Amino acid sequence: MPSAIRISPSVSFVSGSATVRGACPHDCPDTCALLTTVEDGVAVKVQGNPDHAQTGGVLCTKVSRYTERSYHPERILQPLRRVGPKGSGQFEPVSWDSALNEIARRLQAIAARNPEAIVPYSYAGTMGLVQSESIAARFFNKLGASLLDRTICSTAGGEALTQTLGGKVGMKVEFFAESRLIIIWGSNSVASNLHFWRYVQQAKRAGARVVCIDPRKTETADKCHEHIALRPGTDAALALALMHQLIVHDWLDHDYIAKHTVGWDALKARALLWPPERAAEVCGIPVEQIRSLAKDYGNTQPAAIRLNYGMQRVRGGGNAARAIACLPALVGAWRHRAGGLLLSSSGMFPINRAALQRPDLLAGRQPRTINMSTIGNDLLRDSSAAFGPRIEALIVYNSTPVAVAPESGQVVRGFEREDLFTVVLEHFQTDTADYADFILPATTQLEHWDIHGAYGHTDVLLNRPAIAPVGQARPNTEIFRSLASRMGFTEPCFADDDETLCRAAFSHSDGDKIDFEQLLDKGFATLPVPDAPFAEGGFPTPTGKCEFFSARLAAQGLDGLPDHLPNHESAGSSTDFPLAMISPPARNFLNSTFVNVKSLRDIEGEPLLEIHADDAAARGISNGSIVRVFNHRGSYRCKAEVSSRARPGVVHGLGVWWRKLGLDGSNVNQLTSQHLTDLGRGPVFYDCLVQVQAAP
Ligand SMILES: Nc1nc2c(c(=O)[nH]1)N[C@H]1C(S)=C(S)[C@@H](COP(=O)(O)OP(=O)(O)OC[C@H]3O[C@@H](n4cnc5c(=O)[nH]c(N)nc54)[C@H](O)[C@@H]3O)O[C@H]1N2
Ligand SMILES: Nc1nc2c(c(=O)[nH]1)N[C@H]1C(S)=C(S)[C@@H](COP(=O)(O)OP(=O)(O)OC[C@H]3O[C@@H](n4cnc5c(=O)[nH]c(N)nc54)[C@H](O)[C@@H]3O)O[C@H]1N2
Ligand code: SF4
Ligand SMILES: [Mo]
Repeated sequence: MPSAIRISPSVSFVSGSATVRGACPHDCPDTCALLTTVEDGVAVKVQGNPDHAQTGGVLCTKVSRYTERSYHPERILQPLRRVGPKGSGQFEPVSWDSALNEIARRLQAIAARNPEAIVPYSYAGTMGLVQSESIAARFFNKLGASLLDRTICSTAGGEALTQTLGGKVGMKVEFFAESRLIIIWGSNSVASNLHFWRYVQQAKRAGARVVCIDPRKTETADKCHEHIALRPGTDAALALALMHQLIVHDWLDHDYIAKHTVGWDALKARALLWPPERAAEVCGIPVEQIRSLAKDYGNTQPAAIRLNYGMQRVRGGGNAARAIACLPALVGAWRHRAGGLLLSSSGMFPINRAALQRPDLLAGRQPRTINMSTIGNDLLRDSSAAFGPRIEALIVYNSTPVAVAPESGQVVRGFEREDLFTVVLEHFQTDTADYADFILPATTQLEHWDIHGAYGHTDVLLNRPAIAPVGQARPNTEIFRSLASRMGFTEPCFADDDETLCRAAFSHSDGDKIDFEQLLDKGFATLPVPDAPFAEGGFPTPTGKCEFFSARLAAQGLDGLPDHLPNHESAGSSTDFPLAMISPPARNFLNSTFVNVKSLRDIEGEPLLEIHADDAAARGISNGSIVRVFNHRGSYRCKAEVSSRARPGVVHGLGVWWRKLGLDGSNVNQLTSQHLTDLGRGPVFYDCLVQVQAAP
């Protein structure tokens, strides 16, 4: 039931062309409001909606090329069935009917033995609440398939916020414009949070000081007053040393601490173990940087921290995020609307997930949970009492694990299994789709309905389809609806259409939490969130306070206080692999999305390894030469860029390139490990030791 364009207040026609309001679907904190110009049924232009304050009429370079992606000549436009060996990328076109019938038959046969042998694999290829986990979740719940622990990005930091502040809550992003001191911590905002950066520029113009804490000298660091280039995975040591200085100099808000925190005496004792000299040694930075940052933080109001997920992709990432999240309460920064911290605002959205996902369809069953970050190992595991059944089928949508999951050597071995039945819903023949038994063509954001929360602001956005589906593409929802009917699932909820699902997302038994008519009319609506949510405490924790000490963590046998936990692979722990490798986002890609869009790939060039001149010279590596980057998990080759963006001892492999577009058909994840974080069971992409040598 592909949706036709409807004529309504949100679609305006100007001399034969229409402008349709939408939302950017990508996994980006900014969730921009889009205006798509359609002429004769063809989307000709995608722009930022100037009426939406958070978007301000501006899109990033990537999404302003969205039509190039939607009409890409390599877009998959019909269902495909594998004809060659797995991974060879050889497919033949088939009809929707024969693809769906065959998939339903295969899934039914597996489910008859044990439905938990079927595993969904999805992430935030689209952040839309409808095209991600609505009909799909209902389908897997009804089937009794394994559950998926969606840990690939943010669970360490998310769990840390929950344990400290009570949820993914924090400052309203627009008030950063009024801050006097902004600490950008583990975030390359210019590249990956562009609309936040606009507020920083306003604050800077008004005289604010801006400090960036990041191992890499990023485009963002270039524009800050100071850059603290710490070693990866040492943020908790830095945060504890800042606390040490706040304590010994008495730059504390005693009243706020007494009224609105728990565990102060214990945290104080912990922080006093971290004099700046000790942290400077661990972090590999001058002690003076720690002292002066503490002085500024303890004496400037309002002071705001923009934390991002870059700092939590290491073993101690959860503890580090917890330590940092304690800082604003110590100085009473939360008293001001322009003070406090923002990592993610997603917990502020009153989403009715149960209505969308219908966990009641499990009917009392409690399937096992597979962690998406260890899919490499799990695909290779045999049945056992502890693990449950061997994975026999994988249904992948909104994600591409062969490129993005850690330790891709293992992931590929898993996907190569001849006895694994793999279905991939996609726009393109990605590295993952190459291993599919069936590829099903999915619609893009221009072609379907959706509704969006955000994690970098507090507005809800509606996305209307601007054009009819391209080729035979169908929305994810429609694909799962048709599979449900072929599997004999007769519950009426499988017939809900996409607009109904959009309405259900914020509708609760006690009323609608967002004005849907306003969404239809304007395309966005702002949540009623207080300007300074914790000025008088009231944290959504069990105690209602900022929990320096977490009784919930202690009850799990974990440390109730934040601490510095060294990396799984910490600097200096291996002579064979002496360099720490991080692999942060590339500016013109969105994880692995857009790598196949030529105009964007041309800007990024090719896979690069940034390396400091000393590390390059010690290895006889010159700028622009090809290097081999390797460790005991694997090896890949790319071009070296001898760069002042790298500190000694740390190398950067930017972006999640498509494996097949790299030199040897692999990417950085050939080297990353399947170790997990301290909290949240997340991956440790930036906790990875390697060696680099000039390639023959
Ligand atoms: N252009 C673009 N935008 C994106 C993405 C993209 O791929 N491209 N990805 C999106 C996604 S999925 C997410 S989750 C969000 C947020 O994604 P994040 O991963 O937070 O992205 P960045 O803001 O680029 O910040 C990562 C920064 O953390 C730094 N870093 C690495 N290790 C450490 C460390 O141990 N400590 C500290 N302090 N810093 C460290 C990196 O050098 C990098 O500059 O961004 C989204 N936005
Ligand atoms: N080394 C290293 N690895 C990383 C990271 C890193 O920093 N370094 N970052 C990690 C992070 S933060 C994240 S979030 C993950 C992201 O990993 P993924 O969730 O896999 O994200 P993408 O690579 O953007 O791939 C999303 C896919 O979804 C598809 N898609 C988009 N919309 C739709 C739709 O409506 N329907 C269907 N069926 N498909 C759709 C796109 O075509 C795309 O191929 O990667 C992680 N991997
Ligand atoms: S990727 Fe981010 S910055 Fe770019 S249009 Fe989407 S929400 Fe806006
Ligand atoms: Mo992410």
